[in-house]
Amino acid sequence: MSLEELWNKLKNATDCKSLLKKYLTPEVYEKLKGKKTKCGGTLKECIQSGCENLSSSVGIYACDPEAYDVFSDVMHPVLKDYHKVKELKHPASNFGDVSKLDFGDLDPSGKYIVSTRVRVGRTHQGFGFPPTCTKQHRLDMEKKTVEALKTLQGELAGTYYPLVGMTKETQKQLTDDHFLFNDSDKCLKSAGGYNDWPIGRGIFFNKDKTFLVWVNEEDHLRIISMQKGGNLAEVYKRLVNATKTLEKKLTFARHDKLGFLTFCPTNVGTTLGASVHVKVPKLSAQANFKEICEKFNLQPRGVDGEHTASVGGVYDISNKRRLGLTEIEAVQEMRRGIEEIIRLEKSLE
Ligand code: ADP
Ligand code: CIR
Repeated sequence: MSLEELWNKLKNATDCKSLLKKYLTPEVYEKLKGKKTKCGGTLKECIQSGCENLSSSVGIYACDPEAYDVFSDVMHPVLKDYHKVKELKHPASNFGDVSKLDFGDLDPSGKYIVSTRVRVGRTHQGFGFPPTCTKQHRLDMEKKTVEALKTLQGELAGTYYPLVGMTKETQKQLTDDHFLFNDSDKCLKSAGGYNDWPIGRGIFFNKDKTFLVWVNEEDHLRIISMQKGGNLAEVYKRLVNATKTLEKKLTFARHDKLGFLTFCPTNVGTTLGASVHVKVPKLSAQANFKEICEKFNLQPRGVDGEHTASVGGVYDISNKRRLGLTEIEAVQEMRRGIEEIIRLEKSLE
């Protein structure tokens, strides 16, 4: 579809509640339709997913890092609305003093939290996002990332497994165990996230699969720390150690006002997503479960990630806001919310 056809589809949609629909007004569309980034990205690449998938909640991706400025008339109101901020300014990166965390295991009983995961996304400076990336860019980024990963020591030392050459059985097992990504998200597909699949993609992990890095999935890098149970402090410390170490070896794209830049506007800022897989059969059966999560700035997802279903009352619950607060504040927001969620579940037993 051409940009004009995509726009007409969005404009004429009567049952579309996305942030794209809300903020891409006819005036904004007219202003932005002829603009181009230095990588050659246009409004079409940014809005394709939201126009093809009218049920999207956000509906817009950045074709490359510069899109946050070139298409600011639509990007900025989307960022403000999603992250619930009045002004677009992001504090300096601050992971807090990890030797003095005031939390540890969020569920010492082991009854509720199945596993805990914290991740950040990172973008190599000077490269575009998936719609403006070539095969060669993906291969160049893969090489850069893997060279840095190979130097990691101690608990973070591990091995890189490219998707090219990985058997279907291994891919399925790693995906079922919540370690690996796949190419099944239709929003990401429409956005160009799977162009040239599986070239340049892969996963790095340590011996215990508690530290993992996704290469060229939605973002150039997703740095992940995870383990069974509810010990958020251990998971967070590992994530901070890994991220700070990689930041010394690689240069990542950061914006003065917006913080770290990512393909999807929902991750811009800290890019930090902290989640638990938590058993809340009673609370999740309540009609207002989503609203309760929303009240604590949390987002429930199914057990296999975004756009998937819950199994047996187990939900993936994570912090929703990533912009306008520091990394440690984002983790604390999730910690406080999860403690409340568990308290509410107990009160229903
Ligand atoms: P992201 O949080 O990075 O945006 P998704 O929500 O798509 O990504 O989830 C990616 C994968 O991580 C999925 O397999 C999902 O089940 C897994 N995952 C997310 N949170 C947890 C958790 N707390 N424990 C175990 N696996 C998790
Ligand atoms: C959408 O617009 O629904 C998808 N592109 C996913 C948006 C990102 N996820 C989210 O809301 N946390």
